[in-house]
Amino acid sequence: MSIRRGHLAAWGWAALAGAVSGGLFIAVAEIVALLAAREADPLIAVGSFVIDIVPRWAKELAIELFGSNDKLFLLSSLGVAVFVAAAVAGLLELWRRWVGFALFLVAGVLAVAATVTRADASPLAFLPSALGALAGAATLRFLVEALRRWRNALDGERPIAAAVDRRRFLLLTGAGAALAVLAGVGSRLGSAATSSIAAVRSALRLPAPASRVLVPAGAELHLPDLSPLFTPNADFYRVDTALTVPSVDPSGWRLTVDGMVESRVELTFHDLLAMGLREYAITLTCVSNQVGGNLVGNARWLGVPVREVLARARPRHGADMVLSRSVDGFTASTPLTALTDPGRDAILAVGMNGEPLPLEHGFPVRMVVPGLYGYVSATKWLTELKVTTFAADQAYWTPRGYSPQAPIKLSSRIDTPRIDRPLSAGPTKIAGVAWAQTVGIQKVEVQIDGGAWQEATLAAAVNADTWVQWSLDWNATTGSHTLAVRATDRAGRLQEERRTPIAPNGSTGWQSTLVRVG
Ligand SMILES: Nc1nc2c(c(=O)[nH]1)N[C@H]1C(S)=C(S)[C@@H](COP(=O)(O)O)O[C@H]1N2
Ligand SMILES: [Mo]
Repeated sequence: MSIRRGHLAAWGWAALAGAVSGGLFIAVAEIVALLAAREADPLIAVGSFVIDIVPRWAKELAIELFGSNDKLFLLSSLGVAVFVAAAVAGLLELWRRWVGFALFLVAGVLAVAATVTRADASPLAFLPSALGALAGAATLRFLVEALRRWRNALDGERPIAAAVDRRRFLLLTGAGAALAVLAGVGSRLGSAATSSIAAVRSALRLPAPASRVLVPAGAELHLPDLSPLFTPNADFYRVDTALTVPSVDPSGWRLTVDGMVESRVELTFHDLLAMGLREYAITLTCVSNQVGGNLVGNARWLGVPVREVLARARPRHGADMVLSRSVDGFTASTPLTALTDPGRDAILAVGMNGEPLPLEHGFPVRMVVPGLYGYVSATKWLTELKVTTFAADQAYWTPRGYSPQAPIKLSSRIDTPRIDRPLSAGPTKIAGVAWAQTVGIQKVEVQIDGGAWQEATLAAAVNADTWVQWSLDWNATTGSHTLAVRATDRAGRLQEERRTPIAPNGSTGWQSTLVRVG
């Protein structure tokens, strides 16, 4: 096809460039949605918006015509509409520079509006449509500019330059189309894989545990703005090195125990459940938690002691570490004794707060070890326990500046009052949590405006592995106040006052916070 004939062909190529850019818009948005904001797929959001505004007769007609494929029909028509609009944007861009580009941005703004106004929108919901629109707009601008050069070379009777420019435009357009198809197919496969695991998880019924956590009366203070004793799964902090949540089907899951063992052991999910489940209350803490931070959470975990699994493989003399490995490549180095010590409830967990582990928290099996920071113990999507030595093996974070061994440091936190919550003068409560996993909390003290340390009231402890809530009555007076907190564990050790950073093995220091009253 030659452009020369009345420039008719140029318009066709511009429409194609527009369609390819539209495809990239959608594909990029899908990929970003998969990675950053799953609920913010723009096609789904715009589709839902259409469903919300379309008159009832049209919905009924669609159901009548297409039955249960009505959603598919809606999404396909939407897809066709996007390509038609994008082709038009290509034509406009050839007519006047930046016009098609602007049209893409307008489409992006509309898609962002449709996604961020949905009920389940997360703070990142704007991202897929925004990045998709930018990618599409930039591609369109680029392709149509290449087309323009080709046309100008033809108009200027420069056949060699025209051939070069033609080749360049076709290559770029082809590459754009290939990229859009690849990204689109990849994101579809990715989301299909994970959503089917979500379905497997919700259909899963774990056997009843042989024992449940006993929560003593008075363990939960029920104060407004105080962290609940057990952190709901949806609010539980997350720390991942992987960009996407791995999909592990329990029916295909295997745990291999190997390395320095008398016999290599392989367990299925069913084998693990058959070992008998118990419930354990354990407070998980991240090494990256700053003093006063929220990378800490408490849960009831359903699981099997790691020592029972290790006993089947019989670790060899000389081993001092277990390198636990995730399907995503993450590894943690845990002292062997922390896993075999009958006095410490190191477990392979399959349940969290009465449900199978959420996908984000390691479904179907993760490790949880009381008293050790997550990066040296709490491997999610667990697949292997390699019995080894600290001399022979390194975990994921070790070469990245963190200690190979890292017990959780005794710490305490003020949850309320907070500077960002209005507080009026009068009687109130200062309250928070304190933790010293495996040892327990003996005392929490609060200091107001640099005065004497006052002992707070401790809630009943569930066990030594969980945090405890604490509170102190305070008659708040108008003005600014500084509140500080420190804890003492049951071994009589006072929380370290000196402030140290999180690297290499956890922050220290007493939290001190400013509040405003009145
Ligand atoms: N596979 C895998 N497991 C992992 C991590 C990870 O990045 N990948 N992070 C670890 C860290 S640093 C912590 S603090 C805990 C956090 O567990 P959570 O995300 O369930 O709160 O998991 C640990 N297990
Ligand atoms: Mo962590």
